[in-house]
This record gives sequence, structure tokens and C-alpha cells, in this order.
Amino acid sequence: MKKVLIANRGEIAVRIIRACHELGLKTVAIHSTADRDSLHAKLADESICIGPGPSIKSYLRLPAVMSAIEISGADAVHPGYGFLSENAEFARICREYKVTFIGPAPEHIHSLGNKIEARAIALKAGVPMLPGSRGVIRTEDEALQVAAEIGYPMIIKAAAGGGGRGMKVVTKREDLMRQFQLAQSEALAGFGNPDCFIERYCARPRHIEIQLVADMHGNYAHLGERDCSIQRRHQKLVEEAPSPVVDKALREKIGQAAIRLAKAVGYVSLGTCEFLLDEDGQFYFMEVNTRVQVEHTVTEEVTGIDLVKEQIRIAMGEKLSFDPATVEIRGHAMECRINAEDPVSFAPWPGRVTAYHEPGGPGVRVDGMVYAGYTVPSLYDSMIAKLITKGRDRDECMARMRRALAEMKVDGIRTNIPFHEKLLADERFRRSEVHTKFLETFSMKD
Ligand code: MV4
Repeated sequence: MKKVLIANRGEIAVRIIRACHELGLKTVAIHSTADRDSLHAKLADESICIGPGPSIKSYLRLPAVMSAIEISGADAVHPGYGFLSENAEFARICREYKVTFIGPAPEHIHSLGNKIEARAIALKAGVPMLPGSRGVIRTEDEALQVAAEIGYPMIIKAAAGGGGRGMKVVTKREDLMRQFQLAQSEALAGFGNPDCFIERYCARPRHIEIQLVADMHGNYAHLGERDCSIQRRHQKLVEEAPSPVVDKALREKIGQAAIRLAKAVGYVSLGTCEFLLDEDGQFYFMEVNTRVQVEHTVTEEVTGIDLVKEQIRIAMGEKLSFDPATVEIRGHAMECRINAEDPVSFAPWPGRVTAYHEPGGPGVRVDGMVYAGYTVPSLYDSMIAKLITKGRDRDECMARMRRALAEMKVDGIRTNIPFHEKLLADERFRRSEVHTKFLETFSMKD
């Protein structure tokens, strides 16, 4: 592997370019016409315009990306997150053209990307799961039968869904059929696949996810958990590692469950196994993400392992760079996603950044993409930077985050920095008495 094409934009493209350069690899950026002035296009050794602004005509257009790979002579491609990162067809075409896809095998992207298949795999691997349907629910009778087994409330999910889209909570029998039909039609419209399944509903869970790493030589490791309970409309806003409510014993239990799942399919590359953790400390399998995640940074900070370099080396056929038995979680890390949006209404707020200053000093990292004079385009997601702090413990980490948020300056547009400042001052957040519905009870207005 000599030259890597980064099939993405924004901060993750910059993050991947940095990892490649540290490994002595040449980089090729692709960008849309709306991203001509973007940092990733400037930092890469070469950059190629692949189409107009809308991502459907550029970053999501497989033939355009494949052409850029061919023209540039790249021998590998990193998909980042979002866009084509969990498109099994992309990974399959790369294999066909002998381009190294820096990610898992297409078969694993495909099977784990289907929540019903992933559930079946997890069940076989002995991973704890909420009671629910065994496969696709097709008829009213099947839905009623599952309801009789698991009771209410229950949740209907799309097999092809992700990030919580298209989920329906059902609290009583009278609502079941209407909600089920709604779920099916939304799944078909949103994902091109109407298949749905049913699970017992867990009311106030925490979102805990395990970072998995596996090489081609049969070595598997988990790098502990991230707590991603602070979300709004399935958009994570703050993530941290370790979880304030997971002790060493529970970490090992969840971590080993995730490893069993990975081993059951012979998974290779980075991966994330998502769990719900209920108020009794029981954990339940949710889904597997077969890509590098936005919040991988907090795991890097507490383990000292560069996950993106690890992912690239694994794709080159190298063994894990560390001994899984010696992985240690040291200190505490937190990530605040800085979005170009109104801090109160959460409405996107693209525009020209007139002045920009990143915080620094001990324990502060910024994974960004913005510079003074840059215009945040309106066509893509609103995240412009990730502010990551690390401390010996959670208190020091939070003190650094508050200090860093106060230092950060983004003029010309609105950002959610005031939201993060308010959150970090909230007593319930500081005590980590949070769950995935927490932000519904948290307002900028009081
Ligand atoms: C659930 C649930 C409660 N019970 N499943 C949302 C994202 C997807 N990974 C799974 N999700 C949920 N599944 C059962 N059986 C609640 C959620 C959920 C959620 C999970 C994690 C983080 C934020 C969330 C917000 C709303 C609902």
C-alpha cells in the first residue's frame, strides 16, 4: 500500500490524511465543487473534484469515487464514516478492482448491517439480548404472538435502519397494527427494505458501545467502552470514555461479549458493538457499526492507541500493534461535537467563519476542519470540529472541557458551544445521572 484515497470530507478526512502521512503513505482527497476550499483537499498530496455539491452527486456516487481511484492510481481507499462507509457494494467493487478497502469484508458489512441478521449472530455467540422476535415480523398474527410473549411496552425497528431511524414504541395492543404498518412503510421508503422486528422496550437506557479491533491473523481486542448517552434525535453530542457507570468487571463482561460476536463471524478491522445498559446494570446487544466512528477519539485518548493507523495497518495485513492483554484504560476523555447550528433551536447555521481560534494546552485535542475565512457549506452535516479533553479523572477532564470551550472562538456563524457550556455546568450531567432521554429534560431556555 502506497497511496490512499480518502472517500470522505470534513474532519474525518483530515484525521485519516494525518494517519496516512504518519505511516508514510501518499494521500488523495476527493471533493465536491462545494468543498474546493476545504481543509482535507488542501492537506492531501493530491485532490480530485468528483462532482457537484449535493453528496448524492459526489461523495455518494460510486462510479465517481471509483474513477478517482483509477485516475489517481491509489491502491487503497478509506471510507471514513457516513457516505459510502457501510455500503457493502463499495467494498465488493474495491475487492474486484484489487483496491484495498480500509474496513471490514463486504460480507460483514452486509450481514452486520442488517439488524435482524446481526441479532441472530449475536444470539448464536451468546451475547445478552432483549427478548423479541426471532426474525422478520410479516403478519399481524406474528406481531401479536411476540407481544403475548414479551408484553408491552415494546419497540418495532427496521432491519435496515440505523441510528434509531424508523423506530416505533408500542405501549398497548390497540396501537400495535397501526405502528407496525407505519414502521414497515417508513422502512421501505427510508431504506428500501420493509423488514421489521420487535424487541422489549427499555425506557431509560444508557448507550454503551465497545470498540473492537481485529486483525487478519485471528487476534481480537476490545478497547473498553464509550458512553454516548447524551444524544438529541439520535445525534450524539457528547461522548466519553470510560463510562462513569461501568466498572472493570462489567467492562470485561461487555467487552468479551463483543469479542465473541466478532469471532463468530471472523470479523477483521475496527468495529463497534452497541449495547443498551439498563438501570439495573444489565446490558443488551443493539447493533454493530462496521466503520470508524466519530467518537473513536475518546478511546484513543484513554488507551493511547491510534485507531485510524491501526485500521490502516490491519488492512495492509499487519498484526495488531499492541498486546490485547496489556490494554489499559488510563484517565478519562470526553468529546464535545461542535456544530454550526443555533445553540437553542439546533437549526443549522452555515456561513463564513470570520475568526477562528482553537483551544490548546494540557489535555486538549481538536479534530477540526475550519480556518478563518472558511465558509461552512450548507449541504453537509453541521459538525465542524470535535473538541476532546483528557484528564486523570472525570473531574479534571470536565474542568479542561469547560476551560477549552471558553477559549474556543468561532466568529461569523452560530455554534452549539453555549449548549455544551450549559451542559457541562449541569449537576445531573456532572454526576452522570443521564440516559438517552436526558436531553428531552434539558433546556437551553432556563
Ligand atoms: C432501543 C431503545 C429501547 N429499547 N431498543 C436508538 C438507536 C439504536 N441503536 C437503538 N436505539 C434504541 N433502541 C430497545 N429495545 C432505545 C433506543 C434509543 C436510544 C438508544 C441509544 C441512544 C439514544 C436513544 C434515543 C432514543 C431511543
